[in-house]
Amino acid sequence: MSIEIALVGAPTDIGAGTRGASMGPQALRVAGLAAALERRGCRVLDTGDLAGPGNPWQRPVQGYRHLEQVVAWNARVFEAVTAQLQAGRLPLMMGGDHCLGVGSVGAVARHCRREGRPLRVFWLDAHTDFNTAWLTPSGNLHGMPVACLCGFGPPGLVDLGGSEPALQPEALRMIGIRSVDAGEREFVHEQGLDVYDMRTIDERGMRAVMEAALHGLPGDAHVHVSFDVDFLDPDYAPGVGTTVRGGPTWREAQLCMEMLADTGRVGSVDIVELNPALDVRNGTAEVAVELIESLFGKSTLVRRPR
Ligand code: HAR
Ligand code: MN
Ligand code: MN
Ligand code: MN
Repeated sequence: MSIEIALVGAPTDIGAGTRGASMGPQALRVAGLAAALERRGCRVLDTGDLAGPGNPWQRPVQGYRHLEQVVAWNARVFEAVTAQLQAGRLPLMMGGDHCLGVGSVGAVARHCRREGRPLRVFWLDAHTDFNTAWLTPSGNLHGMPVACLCGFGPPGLVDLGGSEPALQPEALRMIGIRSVDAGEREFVHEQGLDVYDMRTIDERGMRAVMEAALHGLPGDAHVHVSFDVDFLDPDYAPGVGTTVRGGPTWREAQLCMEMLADTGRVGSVDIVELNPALDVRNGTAEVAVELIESLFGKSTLVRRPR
């Protein structure tokens, strides 16, 4: 039986420093996300968009902007992703900014713990998103989801799925990194995150990087792919709030997705940070859809031996 993918829209920019990621889910629909997945042989259920508080556009309070609203949105994402996993569907969360990764990955982590399955999270991003209230230069919670998932963050986010942290740093693989704040960088080292930055990709190539990142993947692992669209070089993906030049090309990103697809273990996905207000003719949404097609097994002519 084919897999069934549940699209879960989370239209908010509550954790971002630029408005517009709230339009991400619609832009992905318009770019043909569901049809692309159906071409891959998947069944697709679009569950529509979640609802949550509006963006009050306030300054940080004790290191966080919009904490209360970020907690509310993540609680809804957590609930929706949990429901889809329990129904046996593969949740694809359409953000929204990356603060929503707390709810999405949090739900996946708890599901895996219940089923006794090891989890690997591939965080495809220009940023490590490992800030805390005392390290952040902005207070924007989209710069903090990984720290929250590892247990460093405010109540309401760190305990969304229970009292234990959702993730141990060993479960994470970060690809495409090229923007890390000074204090954040020390914390990344202290916690021992497995980071494949752009210099590593330049020097070793995407293939070797992905082989290293996938090395030792347990046969029964659940792979979660958290795809921050700013992972891509802005030449290919201008429609994000925090472009950082020097990212993976279209082709390098395709290879990354293809190698993830080859594992056969992808069990949940986020597409976040797409900002249609900054895009050109929805081109970034279209690139994101093309990459998701590869993540679900689109390949060119040849079948490669595993
Ligand atoms: N590191 C910066 C901050 O914390 C910018 C974070 C931007 N984050 C995202 N998601 N766009 O990766 O403010
Ligand atoms: Mn399951
Ligand atoms: Mn991010
Ligand atoms: Mn980012």
